Amino acid sequence: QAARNGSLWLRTRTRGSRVELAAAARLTLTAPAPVECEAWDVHNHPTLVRRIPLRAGETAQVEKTVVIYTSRDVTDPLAAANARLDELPTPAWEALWPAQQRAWEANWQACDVTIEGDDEAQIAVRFSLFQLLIAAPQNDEHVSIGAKTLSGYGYRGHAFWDTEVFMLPFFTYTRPAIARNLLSYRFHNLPGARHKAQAGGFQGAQFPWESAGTGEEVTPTWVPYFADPTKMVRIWTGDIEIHISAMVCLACCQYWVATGDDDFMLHRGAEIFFEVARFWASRAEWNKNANRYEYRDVIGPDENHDHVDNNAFTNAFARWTLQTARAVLAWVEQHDPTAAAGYRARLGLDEAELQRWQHVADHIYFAYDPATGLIEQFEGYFQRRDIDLPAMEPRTESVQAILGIEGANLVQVIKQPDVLMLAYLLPDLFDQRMLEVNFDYYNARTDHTYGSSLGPSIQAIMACRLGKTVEAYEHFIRAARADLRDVRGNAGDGIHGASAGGVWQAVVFGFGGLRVDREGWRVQPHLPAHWRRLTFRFTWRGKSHLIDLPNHDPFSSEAV
Ligand code: IFM
Repeated sequence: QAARNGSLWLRTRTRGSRVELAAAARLTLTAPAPVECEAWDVHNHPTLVRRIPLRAGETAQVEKTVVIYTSRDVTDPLAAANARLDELPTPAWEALWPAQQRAWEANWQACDVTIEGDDEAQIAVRFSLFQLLIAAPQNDEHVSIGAKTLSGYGYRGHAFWDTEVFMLPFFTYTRPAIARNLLSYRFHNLPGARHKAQAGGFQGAQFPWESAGTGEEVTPTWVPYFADPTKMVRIWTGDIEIHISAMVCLACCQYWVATGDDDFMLHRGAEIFFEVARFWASRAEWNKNANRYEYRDVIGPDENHDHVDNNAFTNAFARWTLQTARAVLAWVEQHDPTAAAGYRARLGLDEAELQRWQHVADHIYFAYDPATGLIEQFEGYFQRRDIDLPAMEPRTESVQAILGIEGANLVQVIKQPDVLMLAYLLPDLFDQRMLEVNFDYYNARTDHTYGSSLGPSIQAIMACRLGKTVEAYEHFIRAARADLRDVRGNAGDGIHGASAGGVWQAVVFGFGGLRVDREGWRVQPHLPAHWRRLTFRFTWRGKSHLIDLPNHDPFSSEAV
């Protein structure tokens, strides 16, 4: 690192990988009086200081130009960044602005959502899309989007399932090339995921709960307790929150269905599926007394409850992955027999293993009670204490903060949708009655206000699907305000990227009612009464569609 005159360089090596990143920056100032200059070569914070004396009415112009290269692009990133900076005029604004404008016009043309009759919702949705787009890897398939995007240091830039489940659908349906980059990041990180599986005594590939440059697990094991930073808390998610591997598969599938990108599925998605199926088959434990496979000691999406057995979400997605992996292999065999033979040989996939996948899938325990229609979130959940959540109001903290980590584990209150998340992602598992009873049961037990920021958008979509538009709007606006009103007081750590993606999904899949499957797409809107019109764009199999939904009879439904 070095700072001098008007330029500043930063060279850094990312921990745990061999990628070197160099940035060259230049500050240009136009001021009516002499400018005081200082440069501080502070470790990791090279700093340029400029003091500009101004009288009332005088103007100064400040321009900062930054060029970034990594050692993945060139052998000497610092030299490349400096060379590119030197090529740019001083100031560079006029030269760079037209390209910037064109890029944003293309973005809004592909992605914009308009909401008439609700300025707050309109601003929130555009804010969310902007946040997602500025964090997205437009030209790089070796990086993902961290849970806090690039806007803060929260979670140290690590990527979670937030990317595949919450943010990726926006890209899949509006900027599919970016979605491909994000999924390719997982493909390139298969070696890290294989290593994680192996280190845990399993086969195949297990994607890390928190992922960075290499696909190795980077979840911290101990962190300071948020309520009392003098105490340390053991973080178990990296060890046992295992559903993320299935989420990567699901995202590949959604992308494939929406884009028809067979090349991706053939050469990247398929391998992800086979390796993840292998992991699920080896992680399953046979319960000989009950004649079934189980997944014990896991954390499902609801992180208020850890070390649970047979989380319904996890089990259902293990089964889905095993079944879909077989279907993908059959498709590869039909579509490109040479590629199929290559997979069989390279990965050592044989009939015995395929049969084992089928056997495991056919015998995975799924706690559904046909009499009530209820799915038990995990074994023993119904025995946990059922507390009166409304009686805890008013509150300004999560139930977990109030009861403590152990206390929250003992009660039924959940941090975010779990069974309902399953209903959202695998809707075919639920008929209307199941949807209703599970919504009513779990909705009443969810910490909507201070639980996970991932919850409200999904809750909004599920409420829309049940025709509860007023309730859906309450959840939606909570998601919309997550950062704009700093609801949890932690926006300083960075944008809640999953919530931003969830806002788009709540508008498009919830209120807009877009539903897609292999056969095609259809729209069944549920607009809030005060919305006069909703328009959104999405791309299906290479063709862009504009959906325009005027609210013809805004006062006939429930009033907000
Ligand atoms: O991935 C989420 C998780 O579902 C809830 N805790 C925060 C993580 C990062 O946003």
